[in-house]
Amino acid sequence: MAGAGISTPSGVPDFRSPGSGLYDNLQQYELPYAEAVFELSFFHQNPRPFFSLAKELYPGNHRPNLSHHFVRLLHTKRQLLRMYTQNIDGLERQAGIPPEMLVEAHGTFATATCTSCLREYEGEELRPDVMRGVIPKCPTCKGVVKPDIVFFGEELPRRFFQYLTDFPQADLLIVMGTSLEVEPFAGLAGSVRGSVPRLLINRDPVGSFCGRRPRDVLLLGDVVAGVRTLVHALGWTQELHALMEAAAEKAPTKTEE
Ligand code: CNA
Repeated sequence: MAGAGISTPSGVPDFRSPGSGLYDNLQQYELPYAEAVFELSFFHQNPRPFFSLAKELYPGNHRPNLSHHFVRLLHTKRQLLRMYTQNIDGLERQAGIPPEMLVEAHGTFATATCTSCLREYEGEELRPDVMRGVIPKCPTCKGVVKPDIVFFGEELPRRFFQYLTDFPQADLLIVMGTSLEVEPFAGLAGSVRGSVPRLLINRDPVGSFCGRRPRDVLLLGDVVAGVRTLVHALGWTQELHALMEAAAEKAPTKTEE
């Protein structure tokens, strides 16, 4: 399970880190309160703040870091059952984790839907407008086209409910870079069997890790440092670096560590 904290080392701000988090930096958008940026009623009134934020988070502006590549390595080694992410920056896909191994619980910028006639679009079709600061409009009905990001009160994607079969099967749960404050996602951490070890790699203890199950392990501090320690203990350091180098060769700029 992952959250915004795995992408801060790639330069994507999270929501809640004091000072650098997006919620502390929303003054420029003149919102009545920070969460309004992800509320449908506010979006229908004024979609501009959401699209300013979208410009920052849009896939393609950032590169995956060691944490994303680690999950890709787990998949390559057939150790990954599924990755549940709250992130909407697309860095998991960019790291080469196949979409069928992912549950993007809070949606994705990869696709978009017209809020008026419900016509569907590819996220890439919206990119030029989003990057120029223009609100994307449906060519057919002129309605505002909204990326398929889950707003407060909206239903989670159907794939999210795959957790009902995934979590009871897991024999290890790794949780990285999340405040575990957003439900129902946060509750998933409690859905593995009681005997299953859970590893939290995060700056601070969060959610159900504060009440600690006997087999919980907390690796507190920077997520990249924590993943590096784990990878070293597994003896996978060279393999991970080889994978990252191969990814960097494909990408136009160097992969961030
Ligand atoms: P959050 O509530 O902002 O929490 C982030 C957590 O990660 C906090 O506990 C931080 O202390 C921790 N953290 C941040 N950076 C690091 C680091 N370098 N090393 C270790 N720990 C770190 O974010 P959540 O994901 O928990 O909240 C859920 C929201 C955030 C979802 O709805 C997302 O869509 C949304 N979000 C996503 C992105 C993204 O896609 N990258 C960015 C910002 C917000």
